[in-house]
Amino acid sequence: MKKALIIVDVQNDFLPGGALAVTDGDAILPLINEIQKDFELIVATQDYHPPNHASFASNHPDKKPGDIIDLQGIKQVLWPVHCVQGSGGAEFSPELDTTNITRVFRKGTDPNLDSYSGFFDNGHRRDTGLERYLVELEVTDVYICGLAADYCVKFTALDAVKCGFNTWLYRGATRAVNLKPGDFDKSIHEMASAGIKML
Ligand code: VGL
Ligand code: ZN
Repeated sequence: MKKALIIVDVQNDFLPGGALAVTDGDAILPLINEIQKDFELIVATQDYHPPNHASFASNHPDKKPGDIIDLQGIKQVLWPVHCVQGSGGAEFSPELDTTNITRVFRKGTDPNLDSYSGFFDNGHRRDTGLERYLVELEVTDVYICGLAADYCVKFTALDAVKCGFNTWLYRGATRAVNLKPGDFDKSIHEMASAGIKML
């Protein structure tokens, strides 16, 4: 057994004051720093969009955040402009301990595709290299925390299971966007049904 911690998208834009702030998102920061002590291998994902990214509502005439469009045959929720490459909003929170993160996997860099999962884009067309990295290091068990529970955390965890990893979620170290009330509980249920174990 070899385990790794995956810290998902703990970036300024997903924290209070950010462009796509997750309510109470900052509450998980001390916990994530604490959890890191139990891991020898820690990686992080970073949502990292070009300014012309198709997930931004402002890049579509007459659309607003929360609207849903069809993007290359995939249902796409439209978001406010967030995590733009090189912007402060795309940076990790200054309160996150990043000293032991061995590698960062960027996603959402293709202007015409979104990528919630840290492993694959939403169309499962391209991968970020995360699976290969973990397999090469003989990781068998992955532990997931970060933002947001109903999007990037959920899809990263579901892909981890599909890749064959024993997958665990720190449910106290994640928070949801909750576009609809109840999205957090729904996501936890979906992950548990897929075999993800809750901590
Ligand atoms: C995320 C919406 C758009 C996330 C990223 O990190 O959960 N959510 N981009
Ligand atoms: Zn995004």
